[in-house]
Amino acid sequence: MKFPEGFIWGAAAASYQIEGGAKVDGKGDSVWDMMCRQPDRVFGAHSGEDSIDHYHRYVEDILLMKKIGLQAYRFSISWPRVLPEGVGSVNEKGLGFYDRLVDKLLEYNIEPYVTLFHWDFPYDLYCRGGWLNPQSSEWFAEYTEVIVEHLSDRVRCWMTLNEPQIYIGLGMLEGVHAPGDKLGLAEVLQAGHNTLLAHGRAVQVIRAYSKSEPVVGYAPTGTIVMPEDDTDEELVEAARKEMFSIKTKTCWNISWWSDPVTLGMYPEDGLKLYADEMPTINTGDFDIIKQPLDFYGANIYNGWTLGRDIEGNIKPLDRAQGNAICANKWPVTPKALYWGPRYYYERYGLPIVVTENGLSNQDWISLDGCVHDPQRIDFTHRYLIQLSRAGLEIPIKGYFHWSVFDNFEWAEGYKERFGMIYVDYKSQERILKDSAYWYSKVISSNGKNLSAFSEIDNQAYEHLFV
Ligand code: GCO
Repeated sequence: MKFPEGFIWGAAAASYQIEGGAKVDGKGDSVWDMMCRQPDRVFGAHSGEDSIDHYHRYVEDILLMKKIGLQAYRFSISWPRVLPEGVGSVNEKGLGFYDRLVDKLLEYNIEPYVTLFHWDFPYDLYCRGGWLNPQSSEWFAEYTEVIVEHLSDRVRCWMTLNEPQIYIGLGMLEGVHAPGDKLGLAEVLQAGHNTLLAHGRAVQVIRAYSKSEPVVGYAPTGTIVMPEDDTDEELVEAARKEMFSIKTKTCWNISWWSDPVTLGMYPEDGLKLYADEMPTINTGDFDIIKQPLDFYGANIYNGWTLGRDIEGNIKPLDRAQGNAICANKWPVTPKALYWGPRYYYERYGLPIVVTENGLSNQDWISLDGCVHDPQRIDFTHRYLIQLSRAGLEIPIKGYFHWSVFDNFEWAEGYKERFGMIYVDYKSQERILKDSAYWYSKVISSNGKNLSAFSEIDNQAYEHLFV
């Protein structure tokens, strides 16, 4: 299988999901610290307070990354670890952690890909209105400046926000994620507008203050829509339209969150649907929100398929009974990694980096002391076949597997295991799963070792993966 020269093979994680050390060295609380202290919010009353203690074990962890051969590591910075009140005084000890982390990564030749915000919003700023506060984008710019001033002599690659759909939608509308609010859609879209402004201001700050030539992206999520038949042009067009459409009064869509950032406007159908809930948009807002970007970071896990019924009408395809699903019940749909990047590129015109892709699996330690995860290997293999196919048509710069380690899966606590490295949360022992050894060979051969498998003809089973 072919991947371009210089393709980046990485894996990803996020601060609150792995760091632990929630109360050490002057860190301030985040909304997730707050959420985890409340009853009945997180599965099993689990919490990220200690998590996998990456804060103290990062050296060991980087050695494991090196063992796998990761070329890049996508991690996020905990805003309240660095600025305990969100703005104002800087916590040098917190900043020092990221200094050491970056230095160690570079020592082992692993490129840091830094996400500025992966959901651990400072609690103090939440008490001042959070993303609803009109000043919130300036708070984020202040925080970004601290980070960029400090790390950009060594960090080149940045992502501003991770999945605004989730922390705004699930966090403020549906109340499932922190801060756990259930606000009206108008307020939520206002918070959304402010977070888009935060993205824009952060890009401006990165470009203004970076000490090295920066590479800047954005990392939203989205459900991919795939045509059943690749050669049916009408279906290909219908799936594209469907993927970017806005049909429900929720935050679950792609274009509301990505059009402003890349095209400088909200999409027409959203403007119509949300007419009664529109945020206040000030003159010049879109000039702030739309900034030049170097890549579109796509978090892609799955999608659904558009097909045709007997009469030839276009309609969503039913999933086969007993289709392939992950432990968390997400469907396994490898073609999402072909159509997703392709449709994103066609609409937004930016090179694609797959910033997340992976699966939740029921891994445990076998009697032989190893962690066998054939599903993760097969899942990733299938998805990479499709990514390589996309790479023949559009610029794909890299792939980050979610995740390096098993970790705290937000409201699902530790019941989901997404890592290529198993973690025993009691002893904090780490064990490389079979998939980690497998991924290591994928990386060292730049995907070439996958070709033999991709020639296997298993068309007969394709219906189980839509
Ligand atoms: C997300 C986040 C990650 C998750 C991962 C698995 O997509 O929800 O970016 O933090 O852990 O996606 O759900």
